Amino acid sequence: MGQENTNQSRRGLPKTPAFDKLMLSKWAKRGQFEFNHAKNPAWNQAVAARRATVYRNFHQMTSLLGTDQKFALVIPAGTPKTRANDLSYPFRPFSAFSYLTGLGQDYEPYAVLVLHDQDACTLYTPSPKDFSTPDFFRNPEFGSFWIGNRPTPADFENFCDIPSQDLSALRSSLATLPQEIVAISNIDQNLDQLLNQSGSYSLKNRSYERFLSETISEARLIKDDLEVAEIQKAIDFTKLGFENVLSHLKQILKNPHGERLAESKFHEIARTLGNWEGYDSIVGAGADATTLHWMRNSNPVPAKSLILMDAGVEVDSLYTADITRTFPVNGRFSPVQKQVYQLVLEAADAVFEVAQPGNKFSDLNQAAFAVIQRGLIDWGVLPAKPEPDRFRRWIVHGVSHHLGLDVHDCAQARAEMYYGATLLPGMCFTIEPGLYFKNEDLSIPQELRGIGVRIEDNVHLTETGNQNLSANIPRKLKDVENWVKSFLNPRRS
Ligand SMILES: [Mn+2]
Repeated sequence: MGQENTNQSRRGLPKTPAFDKLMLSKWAKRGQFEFNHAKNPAWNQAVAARRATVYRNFHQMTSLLGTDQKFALVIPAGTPKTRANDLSYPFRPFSAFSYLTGLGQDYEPYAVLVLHDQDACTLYTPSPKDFSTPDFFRNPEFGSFWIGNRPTPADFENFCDIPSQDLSALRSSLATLPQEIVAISNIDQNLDQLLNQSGSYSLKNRSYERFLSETISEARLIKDDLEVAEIQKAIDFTKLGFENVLSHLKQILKNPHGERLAESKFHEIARTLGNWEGYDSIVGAGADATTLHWMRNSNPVPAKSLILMDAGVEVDSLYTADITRTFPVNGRFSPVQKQVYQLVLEAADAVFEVAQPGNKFSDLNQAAFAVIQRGLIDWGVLPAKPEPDRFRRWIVHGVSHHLGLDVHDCAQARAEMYYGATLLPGMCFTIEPGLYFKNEDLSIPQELRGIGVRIEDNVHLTETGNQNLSANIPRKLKDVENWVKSFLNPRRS
């Protein structure tokens, strides 16, 4: 932190007092830092409630292990990841940090949140180095000359309603905490070092780290209304992203890297309306759709092919959508494409039927799989009485996962709270059956080969049923055709 910059001689900056004086003089004071969004007290209150829940639930878990000790819980934002040499990837905070501070976008590398109690916490953030110190122009990581205006601890305190201090105070704070520490490690090496030097961080506490990760992941399983609204916003932007792709279909069909052009048309919307994509977009035209994680997106888009596009905008709060649509580039499904699409759609509809509070998460898979297996039997691809899992050759993934700050949200939750859990109001997850018939698959009729279809929607469970948050993005066969056609022939629509 504030690490001594060793590159200054390479950069060729003079190291004389006279040069320092030149660089540090005659600057007007900067105005107050402005966040992109207005402060939102209701949001801050909801985030404070999350912190209380996590603190309470963690201690409930440790008390089951026979300790009544109260711990300080430490959650870092993380550090920029190196791309090469002194270049980093764009910074995205560790999701648990965003969840517990309410901060999104790129706030704030090196920050650390400490929960002292269910209603007491401190946020430590690095102060930007202004022209009162040579770091101003010599330190590319924290110097304002390099990184521009960044929020001070006081700015964060005012914006998030969390008491904030300069990061330099963290070392002594950790050393003098009245409680022992449980921390999330391996996210911020600087923090790991400080913890290892602190007498309050023991081997026993390190074994509790897993429970802290689980507690946070499990709290995130249930979304409050403000979180659902963020996911809805992400989905609405995602629809616009898909439509930006559709409105460039003619160029996409002509481009030797048509899939990439589609990817970048989506990116244009993700980056201008949101923060980024929530994950790398999959754009599979024709047989590429049968490669589940096709993200190279380097191929042309053949005429009359289907494009399978799996993409989601991540909004500034970092909540993301996760939507897949499969559409015919000429606006018309061929008979065999139609047959595959229709079966996948029926499987999706069957999942919507069972996506109800009180049912099991595992019912979601079962509902889709029953439809898929029956369809494959009807087509003669499977015998009348196939071995139980034979159909999984063509759908090797599950049909649902939780969705939120991470596209695969709540991944640290215990199995019994996720795959083995009962569905509850407030859960948000995907419904995404698919069928993938590879070109090289000798076990299926020739006409099916090279067709991949997935339909993915995002659903929110209510008290009485479910709400398809992506219902506005066409998914029925005719609606998809008309949607594509309206962009191919805008005047006739
Ligand atoms: Mn998904």
